[in-house]
Amino acid sequence: MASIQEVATAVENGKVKLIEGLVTEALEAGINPNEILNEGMIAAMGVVGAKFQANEIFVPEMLVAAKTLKKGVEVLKPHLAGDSVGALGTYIIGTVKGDLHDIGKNLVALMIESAGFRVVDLGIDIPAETFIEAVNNEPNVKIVAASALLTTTMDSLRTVVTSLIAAGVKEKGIKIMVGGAPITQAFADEIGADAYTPDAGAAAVKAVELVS
Ligand code: B1M
Repeated sequence: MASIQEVATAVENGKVKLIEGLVTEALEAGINPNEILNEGMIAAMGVVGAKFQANEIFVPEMLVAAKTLKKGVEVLKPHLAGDSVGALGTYIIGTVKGDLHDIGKNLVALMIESAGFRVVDLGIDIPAETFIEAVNNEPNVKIVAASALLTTTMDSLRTVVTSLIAAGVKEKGIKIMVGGAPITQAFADEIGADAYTPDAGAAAVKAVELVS
């Protein structure tokens, strides 16, 4: 039976072929899926980031760790998602232009879906115009959300938010949410976003609050 530590070690070391079995075993051992996600897989990505910063590993190793985490999340997904999908309206999400990180954004999308929204995931490297098109073309949009994971893409996030405001989303009652590791409440306030949350779980709670 796999432990949370074994799941974490597999993500850290990019054991793509082993992760599915380890997560399944951890679930079968009765470990809470949220613990497997947060204490196993997300914590492991923190270790990966620290090793990258210390020049102990490089981009290919980061990439394979990310692939491993994604595969693990696929196994966890049915155990995390709820069944009231779509009832709260449409939630549009994407990672801003210039930024290719998608794990955090995918986790926000997963939590938001389980909270009861229909999620339209635009993907990564998304310019402001694409966010605006989606707001105009998708039905029943309640919230539009953007992630930025690099300090160098915080300016892209600013462009997305200011462009959405200039396009009149606030007048339509649509809320703008932002997040990502370098983002703070102060930055979110400065660029005019309606809400900032530090993690995916808090994003789901905040989204429900915004439409209630
Ligand atoms: Co990159 N990378 N990366 N990377 N990468 C970081 C972010 C970095 C901190 C690593 C480091 O130096 N310690 C650093 C950024 C430094 C900075 O900006 N100051 C960095 C760098 C420098 C780079 C490159 C420039 C490296 C290079 O090429 N030399 C390059 C940039 C590419 C680009 O985007 N243009 C790059 C590339 C990559 C890979 C492609 C190899 C890969 C990404 C693969 C993928 O995502 N599919 C990668 C990875 C894996 C990382 C680390 C190791 C892990 C990121 C991650 O997935 N974390 C990361 C180090 C780290 O995070 N410690 C790092 C786990 C994820 C769950 O956390 O994404 O923060 P996070 O999401 C959180 C919250 O932020 C929040 O909720 C999530 C948790 O619940 N959140 C929201 C996110 N979005 C939200 C939206 C919300 C609310 C909350 O509301 C809408």
